[in-house]
Amino acid sequence: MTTKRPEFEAIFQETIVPELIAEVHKTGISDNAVEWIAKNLTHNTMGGKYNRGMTVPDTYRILLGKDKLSPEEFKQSAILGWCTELLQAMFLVADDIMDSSKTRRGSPCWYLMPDVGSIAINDSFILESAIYILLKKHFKGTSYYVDLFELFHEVTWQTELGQLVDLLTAPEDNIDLSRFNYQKYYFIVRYKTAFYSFYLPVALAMYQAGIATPENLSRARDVLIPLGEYFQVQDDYLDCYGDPEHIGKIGTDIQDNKCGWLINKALELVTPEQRRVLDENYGRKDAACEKVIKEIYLELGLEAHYQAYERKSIEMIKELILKVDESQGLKQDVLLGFLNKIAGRSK
Ligand code: GPP
Ligand code: MG
Ligand code: MG
Ligand code: MG
Repeated sequence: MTTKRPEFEAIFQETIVPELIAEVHKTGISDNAVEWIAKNLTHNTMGGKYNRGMTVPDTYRILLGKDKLSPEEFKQSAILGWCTELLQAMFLVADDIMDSSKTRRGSPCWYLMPDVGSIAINDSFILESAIYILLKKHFKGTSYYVDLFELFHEVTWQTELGQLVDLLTAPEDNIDLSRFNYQKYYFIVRYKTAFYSFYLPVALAMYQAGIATPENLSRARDVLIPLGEYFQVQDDYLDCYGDPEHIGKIGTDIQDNKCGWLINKALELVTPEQRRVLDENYGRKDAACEKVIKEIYLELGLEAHYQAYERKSIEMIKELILKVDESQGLKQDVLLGFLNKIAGRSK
């Protein structure tokens, strides 16, 4: 049985928030600061798809070979799941500032909420620190406490490197599409998305289940990184073609001059005349220029190219999964389950 949203959210409401707030209270901080932190936690951590978070208990259950986790087992792995959602919340609050985004999960981005502004930067730091408070509280006695720490630090570092290259490749005032290529693109997506979104939740459950040998971790990573690349290609596609009402955010990649999948595919297909139009309109903070880019994407039939890419990726990832050695405790179903959560997604 896979994790259901209400049981996962209950751990946040009944355990995570009260524990963190109790920790905050210990400092004697003012009541308005306590309220602020409670709002920061709930507004920015709840309301997403929880693909990353719920994958921790889902993976843990499969690795233990059970139909259902005991309440205590579920709680422990759901706490690790919420730590991945806190990391995601920390990244999104900061990413929305850097990308000048307007909406997230159907609400204004946190930095655009009344009275928030640049306090959002500190709020994102607080979301990150909350992870380590929870790890200490619930895992300090375990044999894998340090491994959890190191894992969170490693994937945070990788994500920051990916975000750096994402930003350096998209300067506001120096648009040069000849700098984009797939090699750069796949570095960006592997680092800014795949490690923390795909490797992290599975690796956490592997530590918890006691099967996180270097060999098993590397077997898992060899599938999860391509899966994460496919996920970010979907994100880039939805940035342009997703319905903002449905995906909860308004795309910014064209105006932000991002080295995304669609522009890389377009550059591969354009005539010299279409290329001139891309050069003149990509990366401009102007809705009319953005519309011109979308017209070129339409002429090039990018949607059909994306659908072909998607079919090929799913096939390729399934093949990788079928080759995974299960004799040392890792299970193909863990990876298949994660693939099924995202294959063909529209949000
Ligand atoms: C997704 O990029 C990547 C992140 C959210 C990682 C951010 C990393 C930091 C160190 C802040 P995106 O900008 O395409 O995501 P979205 O489309 O959700 O804005
Ligand atoms: Mg971004
Ligand atoms: Mg963004
Ligand atoms: Mg995006």
